[in-house]
Amino acid sequence: MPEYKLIYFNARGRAELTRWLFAYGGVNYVDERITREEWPDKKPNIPGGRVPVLMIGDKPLPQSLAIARYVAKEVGLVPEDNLKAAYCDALADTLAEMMGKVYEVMMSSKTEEEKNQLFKDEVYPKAMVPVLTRLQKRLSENEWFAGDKISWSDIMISLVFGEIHKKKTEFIDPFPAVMGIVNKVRALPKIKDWIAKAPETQF
Ligand SMILES: N[C@@H](CCC(=O)N[C@@H](CS)C(=O)NCC(=O)O)C(=O)O
Repeated sequence: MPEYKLIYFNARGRAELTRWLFAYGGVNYVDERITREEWPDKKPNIPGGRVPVLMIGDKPLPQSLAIARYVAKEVGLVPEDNLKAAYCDALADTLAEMMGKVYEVMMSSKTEEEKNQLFKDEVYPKAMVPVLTRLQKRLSENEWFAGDKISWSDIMISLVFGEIHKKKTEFIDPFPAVMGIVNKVRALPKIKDWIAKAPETQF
């Protein structure tokens, strides 16, 4: 395999999915975490000026989902069947859109109380419940998201909904099949190891 360097901030954010995929595949990589202070000097040298970027040897690959999909392919987590692979892509876009709405509220200047109210009244019922309801149905009928084999979708489901579950248990508990995937992926030895040793960060 080529030499990999994943460049991001000291945060889970848009890079953690790729870190989980590397962990799943037991792939060695440099996990470069730029500090806020270093960023203004580093930014002009980052293609596109945004992170994450994955350096593959000396070639940069931008965009978090393209990076994750590439690493998923490398570690055997993209289904060979084109339609199944497309459903995995659709899930990645859906969860990224959903998280966009979560981050919009999280990063706003509203008070904690106002944010909680917005999550409860707007984000949860409008952006999360429709996704969770469809996933609950699909995951009660299949062992994994794409059928009988684990794929990068399962890793993403576990990462995203596991994080939400830690903060808002009551949001995810009504969807036991989703929680089933959250727990099944987090119990995989290599993922479990990564979670245990990953740096503690706020996001
Ligand atoms: N669509 C891009 C968005 C990348 C992005 O917005 N990155 C943020 C961090 S999460 C960033 O680089 N912010 C610093 C800046 O724009 O100067 C992706 O998914 O990778």
